[in-house]
Amino acid sequence: MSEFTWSELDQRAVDTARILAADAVEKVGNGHPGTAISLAPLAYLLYQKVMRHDPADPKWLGRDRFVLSIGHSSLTQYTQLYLAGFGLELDDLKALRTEGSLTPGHPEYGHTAGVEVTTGPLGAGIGNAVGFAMAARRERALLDPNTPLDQSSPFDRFVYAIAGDGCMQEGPAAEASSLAGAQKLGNLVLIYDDNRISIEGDTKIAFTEDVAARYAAYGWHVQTVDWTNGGTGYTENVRALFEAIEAAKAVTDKPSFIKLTTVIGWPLPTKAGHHSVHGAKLGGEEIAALKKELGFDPAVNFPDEADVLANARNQAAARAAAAKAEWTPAFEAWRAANPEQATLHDRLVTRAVPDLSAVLPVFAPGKKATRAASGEVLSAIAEAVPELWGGSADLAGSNNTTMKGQKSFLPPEQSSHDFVGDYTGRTIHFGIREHAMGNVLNGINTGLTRAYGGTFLVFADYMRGAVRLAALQKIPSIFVWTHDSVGVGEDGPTHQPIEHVASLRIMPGIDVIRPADANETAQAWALALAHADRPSALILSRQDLPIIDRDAAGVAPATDVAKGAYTLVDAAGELKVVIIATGSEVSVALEARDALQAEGIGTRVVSAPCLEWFDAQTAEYRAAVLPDGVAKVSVEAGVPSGWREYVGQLGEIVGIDHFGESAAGNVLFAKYGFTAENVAAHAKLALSRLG
Ligand SMILES: Cc1ncc(C[n+]2csc(CCOP(=O)(O)OP(=O)(O)O)c2C)c(N)n1
Repeated sequence: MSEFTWSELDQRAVDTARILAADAVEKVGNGHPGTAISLAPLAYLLYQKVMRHDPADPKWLGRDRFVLSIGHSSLTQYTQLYLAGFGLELDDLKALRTEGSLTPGHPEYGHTAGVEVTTGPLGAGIGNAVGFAMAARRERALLDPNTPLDQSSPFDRFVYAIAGDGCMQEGPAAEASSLAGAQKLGNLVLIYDDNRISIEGDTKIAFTEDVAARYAAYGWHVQTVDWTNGGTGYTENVRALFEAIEAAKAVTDKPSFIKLTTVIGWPLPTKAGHHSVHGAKLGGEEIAALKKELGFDPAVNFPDEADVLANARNQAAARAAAAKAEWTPAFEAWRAANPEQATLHDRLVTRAVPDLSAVLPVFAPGKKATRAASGEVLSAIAEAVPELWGGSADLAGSNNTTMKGQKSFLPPEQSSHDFVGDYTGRTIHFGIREHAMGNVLNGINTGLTRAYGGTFLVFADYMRGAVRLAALQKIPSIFVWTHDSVGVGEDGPTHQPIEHVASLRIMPGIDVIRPADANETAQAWALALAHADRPSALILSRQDLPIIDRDAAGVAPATDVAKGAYTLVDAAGELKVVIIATGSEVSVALEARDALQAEGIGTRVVSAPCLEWFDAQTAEYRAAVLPDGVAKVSVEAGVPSGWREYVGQLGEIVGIDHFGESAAGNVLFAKYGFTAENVAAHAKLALSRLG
């Protein structure tokens, strides 16, 4: 156990952080001062006494990870990033929540050095932290396989997360915490700020369970530290908290939960404990009184005491130097002893994926569901992309997310009759927890490895918050969503996505890829992996689809998927009609083309697996694929939204603007108009408008 020290300068730094939080919110006129004030000792303790990190090298591989799941309390983190010297200065705190500042309302990944993940949607951070902790185990297993588990590795690290009452009430946090228990993530320490105040005041109006007991039931190691002494008086017992954290670190076979009971805004003279301090400025009088109480000059805003700052920054730098003095030789020794893994590591750091063209399967003409093709692709590329891992929210057999022959990622004793695993495994069992799966994936995909997660497309809604966070942060999570239309069939409207593809397309920053056949699916995987700067969605069919014969005369190669939309088969004779289709509807479009060509109507079929990629092509390319002056018809088994843009005012949209029903998929396809005859009829209608 490392020794606890707490000097007067440490205490002064904590009090400085409180005042900076109060002053920063007061200056901009809005923000969340309360929790930043009461949690300043916890945050300072983590940043200055507990966590391994280097403010001068915020991306240092050997660092611990920190997640502020209560993102609204961003000042809890910003004040520590300032004190420790991560690059934030007093002017940045003064610019809190203003345009272009490094101190936005909620911490933003990729924007402020030291912020490991964007938080704000409550509870999501817990999933990110679980992802960080899982990633640490897998990165170690992948890169340092020869060090026995009871010995330390340069890839070991701890993950610390701070949560509040809001996070503890949110479902995704419960999902992720339950998973962490099953995963026995001994490298995860979650500290719950039990202040029992949220925006509507006392949480007892909606939140009464014993949270610590719940975490114990999840299989976590649970401790409590009560700074309110059972409500009898407040003592900020930082040593007790430090000792609890040290005890948590010593438990390596369970994640650790520390319930820290606090009073929001303590030690504000009149407002501590009141919900008004959660998200509003405090007022000059209260802040002056706080400063007085803490021994600061009430007339001075943004106190700038050189000795306090120097002490904090020197302490952080000295701790970093000591940590690196230990870590760097260990890392170099690992590198020397593991040349193959070192080469892999050096590639993973660049996020480059090897050229997969030699290993991607080529599917001969026939029939195959794109979900099945996806599974075959995963198995085929597994060896070439060892950083890739993933799984499903209990639908692996349906989503085809398991790479053949790969073990499960599990504590060995959690192996089942069906799935055997350890921490070298590459198959993740997320359980039936879609939202947590998304947040876990986002945590993993900020690191060295790449992870995917699958469920039915209709349940993308259950995880949409996490998908949005991936897009917002440019994290390359890969979402595998199968059963992509009414083609699902008998399970009925609850399981038949209608609006989902369109609703995902309107989200900025994510590539929505709906391949037409097995070979487009192979290309889709290669491209999703190559795009390491954004998330991707693979939208796959449950039902078999014809595999387009790419060797037939006039059929474009599947590599054209990279263009987003491309002429799959051009018109014979003069071009009169363009049918643009995605996924399972491309084969319907090809049949409609046959019918139209038979009538002498020159028809082109455009396969459009990814409209985001198509939109990124030059205007000339787009106009060449979808020229003016010809009839255009779109065909997609989902809501018509979005297609007007591609077919124009005179074009036709074949879609579904109502929910589905329980019946065989092919019956519904016919009933809802996804037939060659109906598409051809719409083509003629569009053509007739051109006169
Ligand atoms: C998913 C989600 N729902 C709602 C909010 C809005 N919100 C922000 S803070 C907050 C209350 C949080 O209470 P608590 O976690 O106790 O934080 P504290 O009051 O202690 O700062 C709410 C409802 C949010 N940020 N995320």
